[in-house]
Amino acid sequence: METPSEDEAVVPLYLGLDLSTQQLKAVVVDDELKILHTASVQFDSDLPEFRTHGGVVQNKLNSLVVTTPTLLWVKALDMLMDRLTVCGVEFSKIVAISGTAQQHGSVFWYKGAEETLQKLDPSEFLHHQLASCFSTSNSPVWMDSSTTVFCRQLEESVGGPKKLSEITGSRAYERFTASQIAKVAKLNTDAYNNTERISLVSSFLCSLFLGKIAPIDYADASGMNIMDLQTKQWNEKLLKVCGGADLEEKLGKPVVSYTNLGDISPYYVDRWEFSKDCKVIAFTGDNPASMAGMRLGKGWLAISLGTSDTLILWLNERIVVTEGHIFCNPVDEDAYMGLLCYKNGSLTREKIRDKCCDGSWEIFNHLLDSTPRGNFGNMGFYFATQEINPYLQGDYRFNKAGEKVLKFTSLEVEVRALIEGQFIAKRAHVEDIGFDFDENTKILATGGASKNHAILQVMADVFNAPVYIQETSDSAMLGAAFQAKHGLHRPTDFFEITKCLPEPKLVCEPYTDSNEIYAPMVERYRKIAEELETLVTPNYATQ
Ligand code: ADP
Ligand code: XUL
Repeated sequence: METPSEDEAVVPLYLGLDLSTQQLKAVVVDDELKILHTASVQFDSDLPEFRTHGGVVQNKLNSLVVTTPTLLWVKALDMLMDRLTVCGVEFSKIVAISGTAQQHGSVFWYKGAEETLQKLDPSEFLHHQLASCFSTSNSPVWMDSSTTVFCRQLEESVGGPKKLSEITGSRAYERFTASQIAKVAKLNTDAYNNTERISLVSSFLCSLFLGKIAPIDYADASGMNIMDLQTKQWNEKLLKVCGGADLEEKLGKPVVSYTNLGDISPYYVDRWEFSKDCKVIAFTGDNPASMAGMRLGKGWLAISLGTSDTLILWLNERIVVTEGHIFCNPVDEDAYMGLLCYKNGSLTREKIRDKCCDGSWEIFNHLLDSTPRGNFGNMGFYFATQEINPYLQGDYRFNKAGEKVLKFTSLEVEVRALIEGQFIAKRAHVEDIGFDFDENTKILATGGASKNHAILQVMADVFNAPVYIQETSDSAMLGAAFQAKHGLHRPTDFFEITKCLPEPKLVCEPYTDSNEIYAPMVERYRKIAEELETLVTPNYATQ
């Protein structure tokens, strides 16, 4: 390998990876965090031999069981490295690597796997060498919802859902890793007993670069229902319920999200000409990495209006929530982040657009703009599919007097009721999760519907805060690249590291009377949701 000249040595590059549900992507950025190269591998089309659909396999006998063959991810990395080479990436200039992956999914390493990782042969593909390294050949992923019985056991073991949330940041969810591990331990006991270590998808991918089993980071560990958010240690009672005495060892000790884990595996030095000094920074989950990629700091709230709607927010303090999730903050170990997921996002907006506006966003926006803020006192809540919070399905309309009505008097009232209702509910939940609104609050809008100015104006008004957008997409993958630089340069603060990037663009400001109009509507929503929810019994299995 040639030694770089002095000039070349001062141009460091950073590599960020993202192992999402459907693809494995990579980005190479320079020291100014400018994107130089990207490459990706699509699971369904590039690796058809694994027969995935949307990157996953749904069990034919039990549709609640959703997995991905673990070896597919390994083979995807072999292909991705080839594609990065074809792009002309100069691996020798990469000084640090970090990554991100879909949250909650788990990898069960077979006994002896770590030794194999430590002795990888650079002349061979990874997938040839790791073929027998997994004690379950299929990894449960976040779309799996087959573990309800184990969720209830977890909650009961500590005194109920609220108590579990107090300890781990969330009540028990089927996709969270603790109940998934409990299922393997109870129903696939031989495989569990033959398991040397358990990784999350993020720490699994990290392990492939580190050449040994990488620790799980605090932010992704918060999506497991087993780590105590206060002490940042695995909770003993929960360890016992999920796996027993040896689970602590199988999980290893979790670490701060931007920990520098040391040198890259010699496999990459010999096979791909990486520098032997290239450092591997802990990998994390995609939602925490998105927070880093959006550079979401104190006072910021990110609202993603995609297929489903997701809210990510910075929290200084940790509070107990029964809906939504509190995670450790990926860029500041003393802070937290909040995550709220909604199933009724763009598809529900499209449904009303199709019913009221002939499928046209232009007509939709015209109707939205032609009704006043507050919608003459009418309110509506639309849940085309079973919502997580509130736990409701169906359409609910209320007139100014608070009476339930079947129909509104005009299409424009219906359209405004939909958009206002969606943001009013979100504001109530954001307040419940402990976000402090004040004159410094700013909203970052992302996702497909963030190009719709009329919708963003309602967002600004309901939250009584200015709304910003930013050019970049792929925030999780970029967040990983930023963390690579951050982890390498600690103790320099994350925001100092990323200040070279352009600021988000202001697109809407709230009208001055907004809070007067919407604060009472948020209170009305709380009462309505409480009354409606008492009429239904939750079946958490579908979440
Ligand atoms: P995903 O969450 O699957 O990544 P996107 O963030 O790309 O999805 O968002 C896709 C959605 O954006 C579509 O379902 C569509 O309804 C919505 N969308 C696209 N353009 C507009 C628009 N002008 N106004 C409102 N919604 C829009
Ligand atoms: C979050 C969640 C998903 C996955 C996949 O709780 O389940 O966002 O991280 O992207």
